[in-house]
Amino acid sequence: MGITPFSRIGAQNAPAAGINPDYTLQIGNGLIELSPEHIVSTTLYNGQFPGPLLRFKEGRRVTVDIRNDTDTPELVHWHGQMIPSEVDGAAEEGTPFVPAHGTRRVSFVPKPAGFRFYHTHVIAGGDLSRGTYSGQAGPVYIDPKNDPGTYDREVFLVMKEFEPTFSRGGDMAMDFLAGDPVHELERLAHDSNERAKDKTKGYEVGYERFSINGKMLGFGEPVRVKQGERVLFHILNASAGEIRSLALPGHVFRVLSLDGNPVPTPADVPVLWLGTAERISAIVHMSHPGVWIMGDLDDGDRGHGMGIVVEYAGHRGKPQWVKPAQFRWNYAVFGRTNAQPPPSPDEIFEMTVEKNNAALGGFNQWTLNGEAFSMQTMKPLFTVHEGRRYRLKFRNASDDIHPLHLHRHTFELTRFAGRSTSGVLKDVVMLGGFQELEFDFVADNPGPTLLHCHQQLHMDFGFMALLRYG
Ligand SMILES: [Cu+2]
Repeated sequence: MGITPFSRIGAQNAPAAGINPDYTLQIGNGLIELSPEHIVSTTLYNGQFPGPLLRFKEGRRVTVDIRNDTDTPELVHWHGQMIPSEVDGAAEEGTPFVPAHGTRRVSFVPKPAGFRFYHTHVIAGGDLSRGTYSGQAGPVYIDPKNDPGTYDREVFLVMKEFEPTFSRGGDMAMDFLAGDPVHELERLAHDSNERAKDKTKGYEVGYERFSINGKMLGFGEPVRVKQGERVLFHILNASAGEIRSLALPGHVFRVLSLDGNPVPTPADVPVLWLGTAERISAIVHMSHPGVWIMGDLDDGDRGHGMGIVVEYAGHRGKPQWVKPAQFRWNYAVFGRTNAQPPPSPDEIFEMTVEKNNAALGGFNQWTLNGEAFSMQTMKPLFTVHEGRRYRLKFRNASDDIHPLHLHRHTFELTRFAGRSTSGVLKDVVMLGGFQELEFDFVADNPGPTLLHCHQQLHMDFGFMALLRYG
């Protein structure tokens, strides 16, 4: 489109230490042509959406120059990587901002291998042009030392909504997650709602346009396949707050990795569900020739663009959609099957999530154990010690799903949908409405560490916690 000058995407891997960066990311305003009728103006990386795919090699240091051509300070967060706080990309952890109209060079050793991503980590608050409401997201693939399995080729899909607006209240698909509501948590929420019953509902964010790889359904290049091929999809939900689903009629997904980490039990599922910032790597065996819509189960969102056409060689015609049968998403399906319990933790922290309806000038306020995170005091919620194993027990006294994200560490899911599990390693996990879950992590990466809900609207209004190493 020639509106925004492209910066150099230097992919040269020459170790010209200290002089040339391996990559340059330019942050600036630009246009995304979702379709000829819907061209969105927002903040982008290198003038494109998604931002360029950055391919790193596990263990090989990379240098990235970040140039901020906007009028406000920015942060680039390297989601899912075990790197120092100074480069992780969260102000709360002490990462310096990339100044407005300034540059910052970051250098780190990428790890672990697998599908990661990068995105802005600034607070948007009530400004829907900022933070993850913008187009600042792009995939990272850290090439592993060993091959993930047999496949013919890889396809990266980035799911993303545009044109956000506020409304009072909103809907969220709830019935897809395994597990049952906990009555005590429902009672807690009921009491809180009673206290706020004179208020109207707090603001929620909705979207006008939906896209995969920056194109509305039918306007991008189809995924062109041949019968018999095995296609490895790397799917990222880069939304600011939506839960996404994906199905391909007549096909199943063999899930190999969750959040880039290989699962103990690869399994076939008819539908993928991804909370905000979750990633799934899955192989589809192309065994059902035709022209299909690979799309979100929500008819409205798919109708407004959330899908991509999959076209078999030699087949033409209107892409077909078939609604899949009801299917409940349960991470434990991919866990260890031998029921071997995970090691017991050195300490357990219990955290209850509550919502204060419309408490902050019309916005809902979120609290953990009764406290909303304060950007002023930056008070840590708890202290961990290097080498110890911790169990976080979350209790959700709200009807919203919260995609919980731990920075700079990988956690192991130990309880989900009322059952023990082990072996599923992640950095984001969906906590269902009125449900509980537990995960363990080993404190193996000293430095201030952020734990938060990955819904921009929730993290900006209290749902954040800082862990400090003692
Ligand atoms: Cu949340």
